[in-house]
Amino acid sequence: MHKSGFVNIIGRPNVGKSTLMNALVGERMSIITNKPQTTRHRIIGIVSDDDYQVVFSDTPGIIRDPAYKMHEAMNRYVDGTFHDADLMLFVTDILETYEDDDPVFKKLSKVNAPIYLVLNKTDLVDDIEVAQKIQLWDKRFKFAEIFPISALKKQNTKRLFDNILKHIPEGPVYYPKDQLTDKPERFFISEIIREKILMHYQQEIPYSCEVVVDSFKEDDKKDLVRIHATIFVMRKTQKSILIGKNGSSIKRVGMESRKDIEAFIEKQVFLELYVKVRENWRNNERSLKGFGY
Ligand SMILES: Nc1nc2c(ncn2[C@@H]2O[C@H](COP(=O)(O)OP(=O)(O)OP(=O)(O)O)[C@@H](O)[C@H]2O)c(=O)[nH]1
Ligand SMILES: [Mg+2]
Repeated sequence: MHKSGFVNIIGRPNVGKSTLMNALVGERMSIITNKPQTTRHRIIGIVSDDDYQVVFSDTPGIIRDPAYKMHEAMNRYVDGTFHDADLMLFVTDILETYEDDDPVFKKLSKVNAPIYLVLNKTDLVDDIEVAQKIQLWDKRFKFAEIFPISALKKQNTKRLFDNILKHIPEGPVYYPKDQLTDKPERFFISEIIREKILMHYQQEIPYSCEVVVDSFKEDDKKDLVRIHATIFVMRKTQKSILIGKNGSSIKRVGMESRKDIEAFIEKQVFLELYVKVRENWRNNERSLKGFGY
């Protein structure tokens, strides 16, 4: 018998969804930073063996008050996961508070698949607090299971994975067994660059940036890959902040990105970054479409 299923990971920004997906898949698929709204797309991570295939989906954090069309697009990715799940992982972190009438519970109650509560970041509190939180959540919604975990420390994630395997249905092979994801290499390269931007700039800057890989050329003779990428910002002032004095800030982004891209594609990389202004792209339907939203 072959088992397979779509396991969709949702929750608010910054609770550790991407950390969890990477831990479950055992690969660095999704970028992780300490800033909310790091993930902007639905990213799948596939785990296969001879007799099973689990297709995990990492999603953007649910945004309660969308301020831009980009936020609406991000929420739409989440909404999509309510309909195609064989299993849902609703992730919250141990410090997060919810109102009992949060709109997400209404949506969850309509889901036709088992929903697990994943109570993440248990490493931050003691066992008593974990037990209290479990009680509180148990009263709030009828979850099929509650899993206290630490995605960061990989505590209890193996138990969660084994439980998922037990509960996914009999099903077909959805993707070739050696496939890890559905997005092209270029997407992951742009994500690596975006991760460095999120890490090194403050306030609005990271949220005003979108990264597009313009070209990816293999130089067979030199065993080298030449990559050109453009970072789009919304205003001219942001462009100069991004570049920094004498280009020092963008250089750092470039250097750190290159290292990670080299590890990712296992080749030597020559990376060139451009910065361009695309006025107000976050609210522009056409720009968003062009950026893949
Ligand atoms: N202490 C602790 N921190 C964690 C744990 N899991 C994730 N984090 C941290 O929480 C922050 C957010 O993690 P992400 O995995 O990016 O969270 P996310 O839910 O994907 O966030 P968005 O993509 O913005 O929605 C990062 O700084 C992680 O290192 C955990 O189990 N314990
Ligand atoms: Mg994320």
